[in-house]
Amino acid sequence: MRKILLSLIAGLAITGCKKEMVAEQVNQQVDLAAAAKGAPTKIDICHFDSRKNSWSVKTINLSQWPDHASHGDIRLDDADGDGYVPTNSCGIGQMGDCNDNNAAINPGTTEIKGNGADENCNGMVDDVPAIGADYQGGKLAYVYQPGDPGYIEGEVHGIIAAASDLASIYNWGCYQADLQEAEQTALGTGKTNTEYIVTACTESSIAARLCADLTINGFDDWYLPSKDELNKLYINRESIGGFTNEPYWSSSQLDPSQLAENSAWAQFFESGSQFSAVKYSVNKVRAIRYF
Ligand SMILES: [Ca+2]
Ligand SMILES: [Ca+2]
Ligand SMILES: [Ca+2]
Ligand SMILES: [Ca+2]
Repeated sequence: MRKILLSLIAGLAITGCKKEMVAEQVNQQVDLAAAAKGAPTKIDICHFDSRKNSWSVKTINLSQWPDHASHGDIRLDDADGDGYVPTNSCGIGQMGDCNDNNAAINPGTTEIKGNGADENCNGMVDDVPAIGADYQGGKLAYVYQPGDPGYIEGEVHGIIAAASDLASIYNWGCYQADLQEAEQTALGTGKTNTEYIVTACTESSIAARLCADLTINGFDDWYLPSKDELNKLYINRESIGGFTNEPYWSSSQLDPSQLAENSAWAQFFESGSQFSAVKYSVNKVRAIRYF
């Protein structure tokens, strides 16, 4: 058989036939090889006809698939055998396979959390929406990454920002009072900073207390973000939305060596720089919670 095909190709080349005809013969040879292995030689595809501007089912040789794939056509033969075919305009098959080359990925499987992939094809990596999407009372602001405090392998956790700032500008409170237990700056520490400030500082209408007192969309566990958390809000500010260019308060008092009693960390949302702000100054406030 191989000899026959080779001589066919040679003959075609000698007689000066077009390249496409030679390619067709080579394709047939590939198909025969595939057939020998038990793979289908012909497959159905959902094919887009640009002249008719419409989709229709078409049967092609398997070897022609790469060319069709490059034009946006869709295989209808469930290439990875997981029972699902890709969503297609021909309405064929159990649709929704977002990766038809991987049988472990399909709408019937269970999402694996924390691996950065969308196994169950619902459009959400690890089943959390994109940064800035509505999520658990606010906007998804940040998802913990490997190496972050609070990251747990195989789980998805992170920070949710309130959808908007508090209504006005407020002071941090307790000027000249040393709130040493509110000096944490890491991800996840806005909660403990806030809880400590609320306990240790009895002043009303201060940034931390206003956050702690919030109830938004049924959630009442809101906090003033720590220095690092505030920076994540800054980095994702466009997606989260609703920020101004004014400075925002963090819940992190400065280190004792840096005039702690008088100052706490704040961040300019125009330049992104973090700075020591005197506690009686007034700044914007955006509350966060965790998931
Ligand atoms: Ca499939
Ligand atoms: Ca699949
Ligand atoms: Ca998913
Ligand atoms: Ca996943």
